[in-house]
Amino acid sequence: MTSTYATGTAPVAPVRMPSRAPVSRIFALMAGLIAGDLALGVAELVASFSRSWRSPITDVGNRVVDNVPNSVKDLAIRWFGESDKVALQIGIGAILAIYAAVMGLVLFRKSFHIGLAGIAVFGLIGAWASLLTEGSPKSAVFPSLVGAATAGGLLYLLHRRLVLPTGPDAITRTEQSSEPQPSDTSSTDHQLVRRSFLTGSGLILAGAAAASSGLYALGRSRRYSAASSRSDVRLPNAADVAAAVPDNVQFDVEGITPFVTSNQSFYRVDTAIEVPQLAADTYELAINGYVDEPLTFSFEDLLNRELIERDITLTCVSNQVGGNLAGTARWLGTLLAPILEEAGVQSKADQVVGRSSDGYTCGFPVDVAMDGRDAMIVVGMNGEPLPLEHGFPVRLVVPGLYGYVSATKWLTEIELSRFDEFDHYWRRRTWAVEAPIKTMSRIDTPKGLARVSGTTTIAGVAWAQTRGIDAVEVQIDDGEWQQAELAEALNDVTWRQWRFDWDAKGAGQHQIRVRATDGTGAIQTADRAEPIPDGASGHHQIVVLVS
Ligand SMILES: Nc1nc2c(c(=O)[nH]1)N[C@H]1C(S)=C(S)[C@@H](COP(=O)(O)O)O[C@H]1N2
Ligand SMILES: [Mo]
Repeated sequence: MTSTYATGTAPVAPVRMPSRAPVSRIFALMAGLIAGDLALGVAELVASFSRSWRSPITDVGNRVVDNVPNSVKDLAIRWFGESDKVALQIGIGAILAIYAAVMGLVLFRKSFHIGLAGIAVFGLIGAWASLLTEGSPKSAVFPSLVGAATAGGLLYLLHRRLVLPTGPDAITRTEQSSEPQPSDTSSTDHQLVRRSFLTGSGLILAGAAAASSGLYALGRSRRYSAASSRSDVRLPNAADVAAAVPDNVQFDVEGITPFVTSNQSFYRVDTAIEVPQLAADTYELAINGYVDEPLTFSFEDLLNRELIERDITLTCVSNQVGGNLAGTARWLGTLLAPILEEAGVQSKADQVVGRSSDGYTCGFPVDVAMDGRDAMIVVGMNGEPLPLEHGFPVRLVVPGLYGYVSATKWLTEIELSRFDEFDHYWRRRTWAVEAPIKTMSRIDTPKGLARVSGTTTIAGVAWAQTRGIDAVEVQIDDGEWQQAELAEALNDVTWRQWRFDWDAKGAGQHQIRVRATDGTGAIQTADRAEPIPDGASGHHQIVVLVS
């Protein structure tokens, strides 16, 4: 190799230090992570400027919820129960964190451009997820894009400082030979300057980390909440009030599920990552599709109709045998049938589709809406406006149908349609089109693997909405089925409590099974079925330890 400096004679002009000395791995990972964090904080703040924008995490979560196979969703509900959404958000957050950290590593140690492109992809995924969210305007890409641009800016700044120093701070030295240099004073200087650079950059990073949580919190606090709208609501009394729930529907047995489920302990199942926030004063319900005259109702209009109060048990098709996705509440609302009659249902309509503000849809037969059962447009639950998580301000409740085909929360539209023209949300995911509730019974106490001895009260609930419960039987090990005592039935659309006093004898494991007979005389099947496609079946059984 020939070189101008190869002769080792006179010093030549100073040249810029080729300081592509790599940034440490830890620093690069941290920088990526914090840049990702900053992107989310900025996006959260930007999203708070419009009610139709959301945090990209929410929208990405929505895409995941919409697209994951049933089996995974089922698993998520089973594993995480009501925390499935939290689990999903944590999962997405973790994947994003890893991705951002890796991009930091790529950007500082491999290729600045690839790293930056990775950050851009990060923003585009968020933007894409937002665009695909039901009802979102094109501008919903904004939070993601601004967030990613900020992250890109931060990384650019750090990269300039650390990897390609320029300007007055640039380190120079006089190169005297192409031979490897022994360490000399100039390289010590270099290390010192470099250290100060790292310290400065560390401070920038720390600042960015603090800023991102600040921005995130600020964005959150600016977010519209329907809580104030809900607390302003004064529900009128029903014209048709329900009598107080009598004592005789309820056994005084420790561990049995209370007859009425409080709003706080009522199960929640929905696809919404974030609870939709609808204000009562701007609320509108549209009745449209195959009707003679489309109608709209404000929240006030609904309150001014004849209101009824009904005790109804709501159950989820995803409930496992022995599971707790069932609850009984006193619902306040107005009957659906007269509203449909006012709109004039055309004869070609055979499906009532309930649409939610978040794009979710239910669908059930027009015949069910009109057969005289109390299919209701609901505004109140257990004496309060609907809780935000349970559909504030308005939802549907239809006795005798699982929630997924009937109980649309955050209801904004009732469309008269046809089963051969429209598939509701879960039907598209291979769940059954129609789903009458299967007869089910559950042992609430004792708990599985409990230690018992002597007289032991076995108790629980059984349900078969619209048919009612006529009998419950208990079987110990492989003995005879024995009649349990039933609490009074409140009506045919609520669950019924049962109890059985057992003299627990014979040390060791014993099995307890339960089965119910519905109001038509049909005994609950022992055939095991998974929830998908139309509800679980089989007998609930537990093992207890007698001592
Ligand atoms: N908007 C909306 N409504 C919905 C759902 C949903 O995912 N989104 N889930 C349905 C299902 S599967 C059930 S079981 C019930 C549950 O109602 P809850 O959460 O008030 O118990 O709501 C129904 N209504
Ligand atoms: Mo459900």
